[in-house]
Amino acid sequence: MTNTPTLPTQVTLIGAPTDIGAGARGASMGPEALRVADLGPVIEAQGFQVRDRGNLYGPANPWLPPVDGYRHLEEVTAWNQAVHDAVYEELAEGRLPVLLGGDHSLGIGSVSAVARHCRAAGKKLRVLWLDAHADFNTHTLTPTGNLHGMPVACLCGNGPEPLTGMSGECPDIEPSCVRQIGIRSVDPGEKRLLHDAGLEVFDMRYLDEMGMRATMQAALAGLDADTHLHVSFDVDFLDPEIAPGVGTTVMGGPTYREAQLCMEMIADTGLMRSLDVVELNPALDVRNRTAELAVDLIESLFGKSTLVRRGP
Ligand SMILES: [Mn+2]
Repeated sequence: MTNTPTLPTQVTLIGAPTDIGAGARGASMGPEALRVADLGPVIEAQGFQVRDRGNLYGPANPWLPPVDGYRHLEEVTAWNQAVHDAVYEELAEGRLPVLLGGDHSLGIGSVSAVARHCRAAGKKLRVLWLDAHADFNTHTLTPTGNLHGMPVACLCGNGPEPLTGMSGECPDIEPSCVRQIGIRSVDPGEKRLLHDAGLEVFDMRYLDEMGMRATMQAALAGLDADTHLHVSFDVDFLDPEIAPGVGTTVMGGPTYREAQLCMEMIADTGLMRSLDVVELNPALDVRNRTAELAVDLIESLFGKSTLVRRGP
């Protein structure tokens, strides 16, 4: 049996109840829906100590049109600063932060905190971005100005000043540390930018042709015990047939079994050190089933398996 690294035993839930960067209202109710679906106890049952630090506080959503290509830049910045500080604090204490979004613009605060932590700790970083969208828009390309379509671009240094370099260095991360999985909706200009930045994208075409197993093997290749693996799980990654409770559904996402395999293969690495769960929108959900599905998948991320697994 190989010596698989193990996760920290302490997990912290951080709620960020806002839809400040989204194009539909309701992701602000995400943290509570995940708690109602028993997220804390489910992770605890996998052998972790879970602390729920409650919800962060930030500005209300004024629901205004874009200014210079951005909607709510000031409010998005305030929320991300709160997320950044909370995630960094938990990492510094050796705990595994789970950010409960909230929309995906919060990935800026979360991943920048992870990047800052990795720099301080001398660790390598790998970011898995599970999403239907590439989130690589800029203010000139965006059709909407919604900042939840821009976090990866911001983290790679392409964005408004307050949202780039939150980690203390700009760019916060190199595009080469990102692996995007499940992508199936990219705006025309965004496509070019994504290509030029050299991001590694495993889109649905790749998944169709290669299958989830080969996809995850490729996305997880090159990790070692010194790598901090961050998982940014946008619930719209999943096929809307099984996950209707998101603001921006795109047909043709991973099935339940594919998603389970994805999560289990991440768990097998033993390297996940931080997690975002974002874009869950209870206002669009059906009897909380998308929240329950997300919790089911997170259970696998924290190591639930059907059988006692032998090493790889
Ligand atoms: Mn996203």
